[in-house]
Amino acid sequence: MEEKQRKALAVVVVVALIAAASFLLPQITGMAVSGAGQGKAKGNVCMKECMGINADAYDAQSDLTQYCVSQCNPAIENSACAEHADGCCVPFSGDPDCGGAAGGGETCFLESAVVLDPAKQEKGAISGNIVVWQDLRNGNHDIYMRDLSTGIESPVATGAANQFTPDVDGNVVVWLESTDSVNYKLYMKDLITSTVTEIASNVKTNAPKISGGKIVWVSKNTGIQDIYMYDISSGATTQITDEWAYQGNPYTDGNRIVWEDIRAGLQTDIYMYDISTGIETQITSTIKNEVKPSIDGNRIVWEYSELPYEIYMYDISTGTTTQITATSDYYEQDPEISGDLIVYQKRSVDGQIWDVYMYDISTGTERAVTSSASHEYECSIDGNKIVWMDDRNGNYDIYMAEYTC
Ligand SMILES: [Ca+2]
Ligand SMILES: [Ca+2]
Ligand SMILES: [Ca+2]
Ligand SMILES: [Ca+2]
Repeated sequence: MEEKQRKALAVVVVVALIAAASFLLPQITGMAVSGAGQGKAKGNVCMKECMGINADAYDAQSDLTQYCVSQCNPAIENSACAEHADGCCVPFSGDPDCGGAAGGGETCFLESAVVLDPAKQEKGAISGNIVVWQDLRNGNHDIYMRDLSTGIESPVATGAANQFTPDVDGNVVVWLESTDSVNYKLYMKDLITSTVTEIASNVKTNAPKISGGKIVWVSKNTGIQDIYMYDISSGATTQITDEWAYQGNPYTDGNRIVWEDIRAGLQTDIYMYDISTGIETQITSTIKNEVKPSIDGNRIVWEYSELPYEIYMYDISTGTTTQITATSDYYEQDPEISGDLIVYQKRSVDGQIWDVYMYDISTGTERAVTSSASHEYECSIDGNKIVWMDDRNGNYDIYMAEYTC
């Protein structure tokens, strides 16, 4: 039997069994069977009490309840209040008693939801206590944020135009904006003064990055595309590359800029520009593709973009390149580094489910930040806080974890 037919038959059988069960169960047990969402009404008294809502409200099919329940694994959810150090398990607020449970990651990660909304949220980025993301709740792309110190969520940039691919550094958020999907502009917003400034037009649809008061992006001003930088303190724009070849995915830590560059041939290498000296350095020179670099201090990481996809790291101070992952049966992609921590997305070669992983350079340890049966990817890190895009609720939300080990 063809695989497709086998799957179709399996679906038919399952549906038939569910239909039979819903018809028979009330007669057999006398219990009421109603809407499909009622199946999640399993929270125990402890969770209900700690969440400050009554049992009926808890069991009702509200989004909040559903999301709260999804924050805890069944073992914790059904445990008694007495088993928790503080007598309570409050999953939605990121109670340590419930830490690391929902996404199925390792216990070193205290996990919580950043935004839960029926629309799609993606492209999360974090700096300090500010998390920003791209949000479709108003029918077109907007930028929203949550301040983790106050818990308050607020819009950063909305309106009929599409705003997307945000990044944040301190109190400054950057994003691209377009009304016609042809012309793109780069904007920044100062969250303290609420001032919005147009930085550049004629921008390529490639995520801008900001760090240390420097904004980098890809411009279509000259040649095919080039890397540009804006210095917030001086208001000056500098063209970083001037090559008739593709340059893309720039990233900066405020002192240096790294990007992928095709000038050496029909494949990409990683290049670096030192902002203080103006000196450009070629970091990789292989005949294969290296892409999506990230830098923090003396360390640059990137994705080796050929089967079976690996993460590499270059140390500027020693001039040494280290292969971080070496798995023929997994793809590791899209890394970001902060201090000693590298995060990336990972999936098995034969599977299609992405998870977020973290490699600690100081210990040489790789850990699973998530390991659920749904997609978790597009991760970003600042300090010990990791954010990612998460499909566990079926509509893509932004989640985060604090690395506590
Ligand atoms: Ca919009
Ligand atoms: Ca190469
Ligand atoms: Ca691999
Ligand atoms: Ca969502």
